Amino acid sequence: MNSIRVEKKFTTGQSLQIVQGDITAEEVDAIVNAANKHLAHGGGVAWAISKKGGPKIQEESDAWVRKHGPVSHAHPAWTSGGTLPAKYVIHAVGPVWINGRDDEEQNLQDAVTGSLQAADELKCKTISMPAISTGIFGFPKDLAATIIIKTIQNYFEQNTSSNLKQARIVLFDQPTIDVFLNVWKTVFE
Ligand code: AR6
Repeated sequence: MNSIRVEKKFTTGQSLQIVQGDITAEEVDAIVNAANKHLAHGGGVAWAISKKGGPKIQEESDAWVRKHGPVSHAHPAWTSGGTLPAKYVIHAVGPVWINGRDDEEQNLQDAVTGSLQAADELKCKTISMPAISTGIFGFPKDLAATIIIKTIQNYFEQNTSSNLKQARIVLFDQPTIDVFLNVWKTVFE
């Protein structure tokens, strides 16, 4: 079962949580997928989402790419949630970590902001997001934790009347949870 580890309530009524568990079980309006630009959901959390949500997710993803081309960092794709509890899957494309050779930090920030904007446009009140880029894409976990937490905080501070009221960062493995909770302390405590 997914459990809340920490929560920050902003004065605007919006809230941010770190949750331990499986994002495919999240009963929220939208979950974020850590996708690649071709939306080929073959591994990691993408595979788990696609498998649990049924074939509709890959079919709708393929249709999106046929219509719009490869997905950019700042403008995620979205599909239905298929048979998942979540209504939508927002397919965010994080950066592949290549050791500072590209604009990876900005690209991760863009992927997070783009996901929150897409959720808002879809009139979602609740969103759950994994640790984008920190698995197969190799982004350092502590740097990703700082960017993901601060980007969500900034989004709420800059969009105080957003449709979106709650963001949950859902983390699967213990090393990632430990890193995010440490970064959380430096940001909020
Ligand atoms: N719930 C929550 N988090 C999960 C789950 C789950 N069920 N399963 C894994 N994670 P990754 P990336 C965590 O590799 O680095 C795919 O092939 C995992 O422990 O899924 O952005 C895509 O199609 C890690 O902390 O995403 C892309 O090609 C985090 O999710 C590529 O991988 C992200 O790991 C994207 O790589």
